[in-house]
Amino acid sequence: MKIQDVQFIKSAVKPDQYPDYDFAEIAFAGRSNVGKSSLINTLIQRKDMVKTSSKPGCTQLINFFLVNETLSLVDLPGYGYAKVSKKIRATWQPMVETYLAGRSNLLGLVLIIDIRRDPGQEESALADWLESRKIPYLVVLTKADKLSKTQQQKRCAAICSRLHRDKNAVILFSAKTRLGRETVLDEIDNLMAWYDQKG
Ligand SMILES: Nc1nc2c(ncn2[C@@H]2O[C@H](COP(=O)(O)OP(=O)(O)O)[C@@H](O)[C@H]2O)c(=O)[nH]1
Ligand SMILES: [Mg+2]
Repeated sequence: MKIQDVQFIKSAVKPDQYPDYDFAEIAFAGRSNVGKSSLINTLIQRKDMVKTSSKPGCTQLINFFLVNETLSLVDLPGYGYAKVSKKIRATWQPMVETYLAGRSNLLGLVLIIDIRRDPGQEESALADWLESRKIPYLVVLTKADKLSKTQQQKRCAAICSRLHRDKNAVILFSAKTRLGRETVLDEIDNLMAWYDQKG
């Protein structure tokens, strides 16, 4: 996919605030500070369309972007940051679950994991939940530039085995070097083709 045009549509908390369109939609989820905003910015080639922050845990809104007037991208709030208040933490799960369970144009999800971390309970639970609902998802390992090639392969194998996923089914990514950008866009194209076929 060639990204020609990107518009920020809106931020939402509740379903009645979601944009009322049925463009194919891809949501991005991951732990706070994992590099989710940087990944989306890299995909759409905008420096700061999606706010990136070195202060994790502040985004608690669902942000909608429209690409080429045909594909909707959704930045979900990050989870699992220990320093946010209990109240903020307690709102994350219902907000995201409500979105994932109820969004009829949701095509798939990009699950983002820091290549240096082992997937935790949140990632496994989200992966299981997506599988039970037959929602396709890509696994993207970010910040690959922080490791050598050998370390990348080792970490990739460890993460895949934890998630019971094939090694070819995860994508190494770096917002710094743009490693993996084309692969993620190709996978999104594949999901869109599958969606169109499904009707
Ligand atoms: N080296 C490196 N740093 C990254 C990468 N992606 C994100 N970061 C840094 O990680 C921090 C959090 O990134 P951000 O995109 O705001 O994460 P989010 O909280 O998941 O949206 C920022 O300081 C980014 O510059 C990457 O691929 N490589
Ligand atoms: Mg962010």
